[in-house]
Amino acid sequence: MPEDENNIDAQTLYDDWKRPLKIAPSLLSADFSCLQEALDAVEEATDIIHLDVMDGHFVPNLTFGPPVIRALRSHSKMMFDVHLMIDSPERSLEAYVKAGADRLSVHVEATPHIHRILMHIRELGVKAGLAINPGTSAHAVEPLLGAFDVLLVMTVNPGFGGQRFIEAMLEKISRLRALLDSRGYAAVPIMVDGGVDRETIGPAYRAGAQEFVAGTSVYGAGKGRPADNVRLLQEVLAEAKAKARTETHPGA
Ligand code: S6P
Ligand code: MG
Repeated sequence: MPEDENNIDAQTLYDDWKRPLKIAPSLLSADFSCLQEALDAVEEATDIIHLDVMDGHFVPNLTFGPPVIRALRSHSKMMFDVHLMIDSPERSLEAYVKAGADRLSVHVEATPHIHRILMHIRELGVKAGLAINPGTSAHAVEPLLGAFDVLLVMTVNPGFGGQRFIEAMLEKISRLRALLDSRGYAAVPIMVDGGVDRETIGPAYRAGAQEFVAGTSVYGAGKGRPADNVRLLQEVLAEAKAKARTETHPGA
């Protein structure tokens, strides 16, 4: 993966202390027969869990909905970051909030009324996320600036865990980071989702992302304890941040 293409400058990265870096394990890659244990397995290492809701229409896969999220809610204090990969999300926003979502991300491709939906999510008292697929241009985000609390940039085509990170998304991440920063939304994090592992997390950070969804690289079979896997990703991020600091303040 290219190290120096599509990067935002080191000063911007190092000054980024106001935007904490976060690993959000995705339950999609956990053992669905014991989801509570999967939550427990990462809670010592992170305070955010990513829940992928798929409807078999917007994406060719089906996962879980409000009843499962409600059942898990009482077992965890982590932030429930719910990624809705569903058509007509406006029909069920309230149900996800009542089930315990702390943040709801909806796809711009899933509705002709994305602005109204983002406003509605905030009215329901939770954070609103705007999600964009790999095939969606960065231009789609501009009219929605100010209407979302996180920008979820898909780095795979949504539907399945375990896919390869699409490197061409790095340029889009950089452009979106620059757009947010230049228009007064520096505090809005970019979250990347899909194919995030020890190889890809550094380039995604250098491109301008702050939050990193990780399914297979955290819960993948035979890859060690999930909490340790989260810590490994955190270490890679810390190294990338230290490198940015060195570039900005040589000899510091
Ligand atoms: C990808 C899926 C993503 C998930 C996924 C990431 O199709 O739709 O939204 O968050 O769990 O998994 P992985 O294995 O790429 O880290
Ligand atoms: Mg997701």
